[in-house]
Amino acid sequence: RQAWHGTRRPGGGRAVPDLGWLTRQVVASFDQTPDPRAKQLVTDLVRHLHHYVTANDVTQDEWQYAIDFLTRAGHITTDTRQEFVLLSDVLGVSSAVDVLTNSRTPDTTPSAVLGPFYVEGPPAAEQGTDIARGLPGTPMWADIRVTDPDGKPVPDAVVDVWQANEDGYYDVQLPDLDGPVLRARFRSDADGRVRFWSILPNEYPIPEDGPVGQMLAATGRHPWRAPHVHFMINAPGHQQLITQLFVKGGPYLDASSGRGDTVFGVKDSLVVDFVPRHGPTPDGRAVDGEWRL
Ligand code: MBD
Ligand code: FE
Repeated sequence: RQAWHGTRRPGGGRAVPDLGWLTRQVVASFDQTPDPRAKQLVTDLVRHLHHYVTANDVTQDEWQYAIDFLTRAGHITTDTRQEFVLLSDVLGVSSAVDVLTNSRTPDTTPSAVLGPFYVEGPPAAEQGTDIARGLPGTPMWADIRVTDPDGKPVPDAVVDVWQANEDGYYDVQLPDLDGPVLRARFRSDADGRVRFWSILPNEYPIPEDGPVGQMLAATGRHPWRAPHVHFMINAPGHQQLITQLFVKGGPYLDASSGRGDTVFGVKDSLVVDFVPRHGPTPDGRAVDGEWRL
């Protein structure tokens, strides 16, 4: 016989059955899992999901809605993405996993979430290249140094960079572009340095045309991300670094304000100065008006 206890459905006030017996059956069904880590992860997922549906007395309709939502999230929307990464991002799960990752190597530049817009194998670019390829925006000169945790330069590191255009779109969101833009792969020089031209990133709303956007709208959340540039750095014998740099003084940096980055991706030490400059540029490029470092 099923045991019944007095848990109340929020707002409903119904006593729900204790499903411990069912949870135990499902957990036991994974007893033969050879990989202990896989066993831990799958059985604990079952426990949490069972707890979730029980504690909330979830109805058939609600669960069907959840399944439909996830099915839609897994389908390709207007560009070539499915939205599972984005869902994980807006729920703060990507950031949580990132913070865990980071806590294992506390003495390095912090990592940050990958996001949905990294494209494998970006076009190789020479140092000094303008990765914006003339797109409108405030010119930005980036001068980055790749070092090991002791501060020693790392030459020949593969440095992938990607960012959104002035209007907040990544190239993969713009079907009419010819080829990749604001996306490049550099090699650090003998001093570990990588230098290139781009444009200053702006704040932008994450894609709102799919199920994640509908969730944000339905819950009264804003879709904005703080201005940022993405980096993925790989060098033989070193751990990979995936990170972002944020523009100091920019919008949506402060999570405590309730108007923080919608994917909870900002870390204080990744917020850096992008200083307005005028006059001669480091490589003699003719820049009309202000440019930023
Ligand atoms: C982005 O550009 C991004 O970087 C993240 C983490 C999520 C959505 C859009
Ligand atoms: Fe991004």
